[in-house]
Amino acid sequence: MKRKKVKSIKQLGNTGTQLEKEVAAMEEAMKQHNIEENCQKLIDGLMPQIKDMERTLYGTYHRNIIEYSTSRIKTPESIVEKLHRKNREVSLNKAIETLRDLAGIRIICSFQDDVYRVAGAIKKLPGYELVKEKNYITKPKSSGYRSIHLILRPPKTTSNIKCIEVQVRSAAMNYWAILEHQLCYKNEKKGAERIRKELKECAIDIAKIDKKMLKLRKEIEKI
Ligand code: 0O2
Repeated sequence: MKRKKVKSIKQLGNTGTQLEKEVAAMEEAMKQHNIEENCQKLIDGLMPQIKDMERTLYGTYHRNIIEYSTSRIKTPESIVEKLHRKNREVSLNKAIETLRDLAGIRIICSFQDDVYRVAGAIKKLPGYELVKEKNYITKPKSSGYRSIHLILRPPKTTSNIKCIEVQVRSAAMNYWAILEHQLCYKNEKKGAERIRKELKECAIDIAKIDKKMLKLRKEIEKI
């Protein structure tokens, strides 16, 4: 999706809300400190290993364990929003110090058990240190969100960005997350409460379907 252009501090002048100014300042600071380039380097360092893993897993299981992987660099808007949400000072230094998902990779797997297979393999990647693991499958977020988040520290980094987040989820979990992200996530509109509740019910239904598909695959494998 194309990102809305952020007005610079100069363009905003005396106009613009406090939030717009914070986003513009964040964008400028990110440019000055090469944040995008440094995040991209972390992504480029890890992506080939994920591609290798994809090939190895295919060789072992004779089917696609990983459907595909994507990457993103956190936008200034998203950084400012997260710092506010966490009640932290809105500055690049604070973002670098406290947000560990400035660089992110998302891996989409076919089945639920594949998510654990891939997460397990990611944790064993040579040189990468596992800083934190969050299992939102066994403990879904209150929204209904399910995924595994792994925060990794790459080998011998001299970059100002020390960590990269890898999200691993099934295609079904991803289907829900994409639609929920569009419809409701971070949307504080009035009346959204009922919709949020229904989206959570959808997440539960989708998790049931994910389980059913896994059961079917296992039955087919026995034939
Ligand atoms: P962007 O930049 O727009 O892609 P943390 O506080 O960092 O330790 P967590 O859960 O990793 O814990 O952080 P956070 O900020 O709650 O969520 C990080 C990312 O997880 C989000 O990135 C989403 O990709 C995904 N995510 C988390 N919760 C939800 C949810 O309820 N719904 C959906 N659809 N996705 C979720 P952003 O914020 O989208 O960042």
